Amino acid sequence: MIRVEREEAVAIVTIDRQEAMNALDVATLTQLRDRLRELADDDSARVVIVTGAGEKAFVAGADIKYMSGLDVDQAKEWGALGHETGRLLETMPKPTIAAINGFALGGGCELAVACDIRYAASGARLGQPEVNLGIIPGWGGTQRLARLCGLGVAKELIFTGRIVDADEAQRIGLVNAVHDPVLDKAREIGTLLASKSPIALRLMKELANRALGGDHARNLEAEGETFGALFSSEDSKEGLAAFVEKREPKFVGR
Ligand code: DAK
Repeated sequence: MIRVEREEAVAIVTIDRQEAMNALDVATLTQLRDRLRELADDDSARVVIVTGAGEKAFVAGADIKYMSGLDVDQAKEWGALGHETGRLLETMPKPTIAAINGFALGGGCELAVACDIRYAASGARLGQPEVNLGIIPGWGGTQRLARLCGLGVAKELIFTGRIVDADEAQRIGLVNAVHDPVLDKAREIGTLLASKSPIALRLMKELANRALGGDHARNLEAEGETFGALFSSEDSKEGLAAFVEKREPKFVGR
């Protein structure tokens, strides 16, 4: 089951299927996709944190028992559901943060990697062990991991299935920081981001998502156009005025 709790403008999404290390079966992943769709469209949620229930696992992957019965068409559908969920985290117009509280393996690691920012508890373990099941990462692991850690590191991890601890994950760029309790760190940064201009955050996310692909010159042009257009927003006027007037800005999202 998926729980969504609100702490003011921060939404905390908890994946709770502890009897299976929060592994994602169809019901759980469908619910997660649906809740993320709602949060993507809900302006009152300015930041989304994703975490796992309990202390053992963030998500120990796609449900292996379920996958063992899939035929080709069903496997494609299953892959598409995971891709859609990852794309929501990657492209929704607000920051997404993974609070990795234990095992983040296979589809669990892919889910975390689809978020904008990742924090890990010191006991977290991350990896893409699909190769040991005779399959490949199917929810973005062959693509997004390389964007975070570089192609050489990503290939080593997906080819060997090696699991890394939290410190190594930080060293290779797979997580931004290691902190106990991890949810406190995610909350702290979530609250900080919720105080910033949601328009600036949305536009930065959109532009940053283009940074590793497409045409560099065109992307810079888009940055320039966006920068200029943003000067019509109340938030830009407020932010600039607040500095000049030596006070804290109050952003309204317009
Ligand atoms: N699926 C189903 N059940 C799982 C599970 C998983 N991924 N991970 C753990 N569980 C279940 C265990 O089966 C056990 O259930 P019972 O046997 O008690 O009923 C329960 O959770 C507790 O697990 P353990 O007894 O194993 O606990 P340990 O502390 O000893 O070990 C562990 C924890 C996380 C190291 C271990 O459970 C483990 O190795 N789990 C599997 C991790 C894994 O290999 N994950 C990657 C899964 S593959 C695609 C779409 C998606 C994907 C690929 C392609 N397309 C369709 C294109 C993604 C694939 C994956 O994620």
